[in-house]
Amino acid sequence: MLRKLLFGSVILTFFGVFLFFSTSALASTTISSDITSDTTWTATAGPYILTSDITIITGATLTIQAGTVVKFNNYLIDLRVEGSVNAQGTGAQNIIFTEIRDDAGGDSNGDGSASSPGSGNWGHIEFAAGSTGVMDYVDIRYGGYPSLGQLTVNGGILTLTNSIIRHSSTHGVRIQNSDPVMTDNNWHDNASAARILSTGRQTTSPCPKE
Ligand SMILES: [Ca+2]
Repeated sequence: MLRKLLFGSVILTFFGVFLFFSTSALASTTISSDITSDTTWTATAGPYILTSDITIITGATLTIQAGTVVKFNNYLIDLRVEGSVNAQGTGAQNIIFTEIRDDAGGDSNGDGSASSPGSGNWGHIEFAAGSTGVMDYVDIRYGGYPSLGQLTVNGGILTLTNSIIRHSSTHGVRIQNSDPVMTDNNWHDNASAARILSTGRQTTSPCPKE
């Protein structure tokens, strides 16, 4: 009897663990339309898969919780910020922006490890005039097509800290008509400059030493 009970417990535990990992792997949220009101993305509902260009409209704030993974479905897709982004990760739980073949947060393209991510496989995140953003402990990687920077600050007000900008097919960050605060970031494997200053910037100190 005892043996049967033990056997039963083992089987139940096995299926419990199997179910947990199955549902974990399958969880994701598809984003295919603009963000028009205040919205929160959570780590548990992610990865968030962007399947078309997405704009956060003026007046709307997108809050992204620590540990959330955001994936762009193909090389043409951009995230445009006209409203606000509040993305505050932690040292242990970065917020990741990456491409669909990156299995961070789960095998979103359903091929196991048959493919691996590469630079230029999504577009860019752009902070347009009138936008605001706080990005702390974010990891932005594998974007850049066909822009001048996988993160573009074009008239927006951005604070970018404690973050990693890497594997862009172009520049890591492009700054235009803007004066973002950027401190304690890590830049590597970007095909062009870590940061490029285009014309029209508003002050003479947009590029602090890091
Ligand atoms: Ca995969």
